[in-house]
Amino acid sequence: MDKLDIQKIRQDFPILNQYVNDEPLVYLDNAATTQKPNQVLACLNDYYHQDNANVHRGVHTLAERATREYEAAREKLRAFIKAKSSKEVLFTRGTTTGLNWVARFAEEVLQPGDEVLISIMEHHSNIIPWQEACRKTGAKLVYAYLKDGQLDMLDFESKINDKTKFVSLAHVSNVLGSVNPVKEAAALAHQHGAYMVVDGAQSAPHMSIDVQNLDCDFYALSGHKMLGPTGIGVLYGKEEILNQMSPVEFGGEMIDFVYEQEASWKELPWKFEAGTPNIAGAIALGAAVDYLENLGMDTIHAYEQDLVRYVLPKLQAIDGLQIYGSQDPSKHSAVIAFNLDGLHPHDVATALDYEGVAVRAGHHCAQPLINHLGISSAARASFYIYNTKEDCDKLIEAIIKAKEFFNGTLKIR
Ligand code: 7TS
Repeated sequence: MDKLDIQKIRQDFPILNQYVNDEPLVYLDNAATTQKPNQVLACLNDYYHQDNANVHRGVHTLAERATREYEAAREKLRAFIKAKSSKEVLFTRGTTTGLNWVARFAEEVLQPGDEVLISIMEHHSNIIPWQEACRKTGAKLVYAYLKDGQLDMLDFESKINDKTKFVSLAHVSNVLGSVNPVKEAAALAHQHGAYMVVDGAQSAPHMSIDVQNLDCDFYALSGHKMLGPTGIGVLYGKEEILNQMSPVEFGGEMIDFVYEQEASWKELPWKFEAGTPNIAGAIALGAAVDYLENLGMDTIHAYEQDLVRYVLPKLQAIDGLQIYGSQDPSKHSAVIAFNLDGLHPHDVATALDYEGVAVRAGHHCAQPLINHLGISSAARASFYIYNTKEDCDKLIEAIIKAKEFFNGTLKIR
């Protein structure tokens, strides 16, 4: 598909077709989680209606069917991120779990005095696991800062050195909407013998991903931010590294032989998947990938950039509205955090909800960034494939109304 047929897409998302506070819902909280199309919901339903069984253990027909579908989903995810082998695709609960697993591996690698380099724009999921790994090993957590609302690559380069053992960056910031040059960062990391970790929570849903081209060592994503169910995600890792890593969880499913005092592990990827996995979630995430690929990731990306080019200047034109991240639409993803002079973002978000517009307000799980920006919180509108220019207009209209209301120039209806 060259261009998205948004009205047709919207028909796949019945949840969008509702009124909130007597206004048609405008859902702009996609960075938190996306809505699910009928195809994904039907997949969950069909699985539980027809195929439900545990995987990798039964020989009966349902168990074989469930196993086949679960492994077929892994293959879809492999193709989606262009990994070399499906052994490199580990099912997790989401990005947070993936990053925790990598940080657990880091605990085995890091020595006192080593460094882990991240950026100030990271989500807590890409900060706290590293804080813990550093605390336990005596390594140091080092931050790269910003320039013009984006990662300052000079600062980043100046902070990477032979003590750096891990570099971990968000591919796309969930607050600034900036796209980090993770391929360039991976090359620098490797020059210094460090592992490159990419937090793909906000990139996998919105652009085509090629982990081999990025040459990252790890890449984590969350299914629920890309039309899939909650509780399922993927951690990609290069096969040779995953082979060196110890499993993080132990129990059924991940073992080969178990003796009274010791056990041996299954081969990749199952070595990492202890216990009954989220079978339905994985299969439904496969259906989400089918849905996205049918639209085309490049087409999705182009469409979202079109929305940004449309809405960003309109937001910039609102007197007293401050936008975080780059002010240049070509450098801004469809995640736009903002504040209105003198108003608390929670009040702004509540006023927008009154108009049917759903945005998030708060620290967006990025408190170090929020502190660095010198604010206590922000409102955030984040867009996806089913959002329209009319949604953008409604957002602008609702912000102006909120401003007038709180400034006392507009009376309650
Ligand atoms: N990394 C980034 C960049 C994120 O935006 C998020 C979630 C995560 C990691 C964690 O993902 P999870 O699926 O494991 O929770 N971000 C948001 C958000 O911006 N609003 O709610 C969740």
